[in-house]
Amino acid sequence: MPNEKQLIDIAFHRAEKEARKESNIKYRELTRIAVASKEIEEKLIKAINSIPEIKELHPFYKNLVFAIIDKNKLLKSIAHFNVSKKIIIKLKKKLLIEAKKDKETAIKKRKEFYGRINSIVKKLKESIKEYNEAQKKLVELPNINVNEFSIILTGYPNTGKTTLLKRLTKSKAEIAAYPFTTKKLNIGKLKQKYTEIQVIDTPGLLDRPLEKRNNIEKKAILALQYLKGIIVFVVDPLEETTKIETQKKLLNEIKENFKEKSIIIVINKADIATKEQIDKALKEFNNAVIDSNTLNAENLKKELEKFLKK
Ligand SMILES: Nc1nc2c(ncn2[C@@H]2O[C@H](COP(=O)(O)OP(=O)(O)O)[C@@H](O)[C@H]2O)c(=O)[nH]1
Ligand SMILES: [Mg+2]
Repeated sequence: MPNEKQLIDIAFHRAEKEARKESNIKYRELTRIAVASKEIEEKLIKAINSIPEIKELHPFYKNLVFAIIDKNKLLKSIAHFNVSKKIIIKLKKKLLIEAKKDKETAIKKRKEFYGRINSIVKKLKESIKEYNEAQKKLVELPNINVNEFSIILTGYPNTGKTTLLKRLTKSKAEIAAYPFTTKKLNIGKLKQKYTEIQVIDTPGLLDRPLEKRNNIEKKAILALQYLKGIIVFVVDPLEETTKIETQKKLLNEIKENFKEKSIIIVINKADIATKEQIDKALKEFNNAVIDSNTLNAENLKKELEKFLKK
């Protein structure tokens, strides 16, 4: 949406262009009032109408949108647009009637109208800014097919999530990083026979305890609940950066937050882990699948297939 100065410029410019086509002075002024008003009304209506569209989004996107934009501020801006639009229309109707009297009155009323809309639109400055910032964030939303199955990768940093994403989506790797608040979602596509599964890597979101996350991140995490799919929790048995017990705590927390989702646990880096390390990890995470660079996600894929057949 144009800012307040541009909005006035556009409206007056357009009004002038249309008015020039009119030779009668009175009608010229009437045209100025009608056209300038229409230009502003249309821009405001467009912004007002964009909000129901947000409300109709899939719950995943809706929750994501309201995680990254301030809902109350946006709604306040929209309410401001609405009130301004109503005032402008009312004023336009009143002045158009009055301006019909004669040439002199028409000039006077048109000047009055321009002055009034100028001050009304100027006051929209903050609301327009708020609205445009929200729009910018909407454009940056990740491109996830909510109707398809998603594999959401979780686990502490350095456990091998990004590597696993590449391993899983090897053939048709189309990894795109999406800007998302300060975080990114890495999304890879895994082509199946009839469908396309998306693998979502969530650095900074599902790789550390909840208490370490801010409100935006918490809401973003909860949005992931609305995706159709499964959670894969990746474990580093080497305990290079995080102890097994700590990794287990994170898993428990993820279970708490995603009660509706099935979780597959992957003990990764089996190619370089010792037997003791694997055993320790297996003891803590029973039912886990073992995987590594050399195994190429074979075991995980088998588990996924079992799940998809259900
Ligand atoms: N040997 C071995 N190294 C791995 C494996 N998976 C990941 N790594 C390494 O572990 C490190 C962290 O991996 P990365 O995928 O970035 O972890 P993320 O932080 O969970 O995304 C990198 O140096 C990877 O090369 C594996 O299966 N075997
Ligand atoms: Mg990573």
